[in-house]
Amino acid sequence: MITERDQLQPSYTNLIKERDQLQTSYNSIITERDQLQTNYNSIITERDQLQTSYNSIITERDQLQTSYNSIITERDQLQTSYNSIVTERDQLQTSYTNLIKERDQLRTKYTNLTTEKQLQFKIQQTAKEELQSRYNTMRNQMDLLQRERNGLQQKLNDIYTNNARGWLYFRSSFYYISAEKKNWDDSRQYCRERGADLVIINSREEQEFLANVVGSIKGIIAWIGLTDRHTEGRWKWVDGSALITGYWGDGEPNDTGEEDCVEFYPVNKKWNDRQCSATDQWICEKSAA
Ligand SMILES: [Ca+2]
Ligand SMILES: [Ca+2]
Ligand SMILES: [Ca+2]
Repeated sequence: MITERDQLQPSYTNLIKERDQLQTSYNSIITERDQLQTNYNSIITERDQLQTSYNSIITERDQLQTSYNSIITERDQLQTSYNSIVTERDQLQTSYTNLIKERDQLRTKYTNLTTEKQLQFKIQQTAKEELQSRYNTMRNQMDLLQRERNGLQQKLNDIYTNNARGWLYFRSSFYYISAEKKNWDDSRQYCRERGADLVIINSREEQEFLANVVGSIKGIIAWIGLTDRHTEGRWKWVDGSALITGYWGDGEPNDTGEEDCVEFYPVNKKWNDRQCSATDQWICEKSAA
């Protein structure tokens, strides 16, 4: 019997060993399981956190997507607005360019009109000044003519008046030929009382005029305003001037018996010296001016 037990003892010991080993293995496995359990739990926790994180990220992504979509829409609207504004700006630019052109044309027209207007104004001004000048000249001429006419009218009136009183007009002088006879001094006195004096013959024309007039009245012998009674042979007119040209008859003046006064002789229509106390008709002269 013992034998069997002895035989069985190693087996038992082996079994015990084996059991201990199993027990150790078991314990180790338990420990490992526990660790695994712990690891598992930890992983689960981690996974849950990750899930939460994932969910949160998904939500965030969806929100971002929405935001993105909204921004895209907004961008498209802005693009449309921008295009529309660019079109509008181009139209405005065209309008502006046209307006500038129109303004420049208007400015050119205005400048041309202004120049034309100034030119017309100048022409009108010149024409006006010319007309004014011509008017003034004509006015002056008219005034002159009017004065001349008045002067002539006055002269004509004088001529009529003097003619009516027996005075003849010739070259700005009136002449009176008397019908009576007086000596030289009384003859001169007669003239002076009428604003005249005995005639002074100071041109060939005057000599010829008087020759014609005196020659037309038959038998007339008339005193003229010439004498040498102050200095013999030095002939002086009644205004004190010296005789320059005389129209003497042949052989005259001859001073036959103190002949110091001069008469107009009708036969030869020349002059003769005669005694101043003799009586003759006479010729007065006064200025018509
Ligand atoms: Ca005279
Ligand atoms: Ca004499
Ligand atoms: Ca004589």
